[in-house]
Amino acid sequence: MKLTYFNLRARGEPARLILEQAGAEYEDHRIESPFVDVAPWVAYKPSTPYGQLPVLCDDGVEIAQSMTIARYCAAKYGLAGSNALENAQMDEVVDALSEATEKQYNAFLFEKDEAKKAELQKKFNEEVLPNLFKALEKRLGERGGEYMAANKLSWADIILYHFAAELPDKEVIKGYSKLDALFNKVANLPKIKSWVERRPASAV
Ligand SMILES: N[C@@H](CCC(=O)N[C@@H](CS)C(=O)NCC(=O)O)C(=O)O
Repeated sequence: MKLTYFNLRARGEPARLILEQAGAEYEDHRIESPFVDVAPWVAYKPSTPYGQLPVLCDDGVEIAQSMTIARYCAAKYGLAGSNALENAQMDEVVDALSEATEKQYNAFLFEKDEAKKAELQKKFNEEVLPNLFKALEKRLGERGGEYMAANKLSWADIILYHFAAELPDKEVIKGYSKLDALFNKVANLPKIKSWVERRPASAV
């Protein structure tokens, strides 16, 4: 199995975290970040299914789209649900986190107009993030209080961990006791902890 992404965490890290937690054997293939040198990516881009990364190659078959890759790795390595309902509960959490992630990237990374950027960041910090964490804290309580779905560790918990770990303000989750406990539980899983300590450094 080969996971190709930039030498960044961003949209490649969810699959890496899942593969690490699963103890899977995979190649962590990294292309130089376009922020550092765009040439390697310009050469590679046309060979990808959608002109974007990440791409996972398993048994000669390429799969694109970060959350599809993450879901596939979870299903393959026992971090998905055991029935349609459990999978839907995991997908719901992941979709809610993905929606907020897009808003975070727009506000903190992509927007070039300074006034618009400030407005988007304010909205993210004051509305998007508190509303999401409030909803997820409630969901977590409704679902047994320990894991986001199915009363077991799943890829939804790992995506939550990744989202919270990459927030501009890492303190916010501390205001949500159940989410914070789950965040720390994932952070302290030996395989996750070990990966986070030894993974290549990158800005995002
Ligand atoms: N919906 C896609 C978005 C992928 C995406 O935007 N990838 C970015 C890096 S995070 C990319 O490949 N950018 C380079 C480009 O579009 O040329 C996913 O989740 O995988």
